[in-house]
Amino acid sequence: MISNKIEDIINIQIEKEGYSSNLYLAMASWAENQGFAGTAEWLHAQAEEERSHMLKFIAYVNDRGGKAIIPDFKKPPSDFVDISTCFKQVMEHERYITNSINEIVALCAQERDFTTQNWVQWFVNEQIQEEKSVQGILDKLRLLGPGNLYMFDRDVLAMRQAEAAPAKTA
Ligand code: OFO
Repeated sequence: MISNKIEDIINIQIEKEGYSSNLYLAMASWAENQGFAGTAEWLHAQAEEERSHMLKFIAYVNDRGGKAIIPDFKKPPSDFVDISTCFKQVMEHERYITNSINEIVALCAQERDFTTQNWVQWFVNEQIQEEKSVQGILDKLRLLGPGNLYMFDRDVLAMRQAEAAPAKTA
């Protein structure tokens, strides 16, 4: 059984993961309109991942005797300045989510809820991977420069396909 404080902070995280999913979906839609098919595919996959994170938190609260609340989601932006700014925003958002996961870990320690602390460790590791993946994209953008966006877009598609490949064969 989880405490009210843990239930509340996870319900807040449910909203954040759902918003992350919608934010990346909005970016994917914008990228499609801009002709960045590879980037759009990466962002669509990311939006699905964020939805799966939200579902994990919902299931955990309900499994541990709490009540998951499905909230209203704030409307994400529908326009982004350019591809580079868009990925900088992704990184900024992921760092915000990492901090938020760390706050859950800190509250678990304070509440002596070692079960949830152990469970949420998966998200601690996931955030390392997510920030690393976005950093890889930002590095690629910097190396290719603004004149090579067609190649960048193809590379992002290849990156996504490579990341998805082990999952498909598993
Ligand atoms: Fe849910 O990991 Fe990104 O935001």
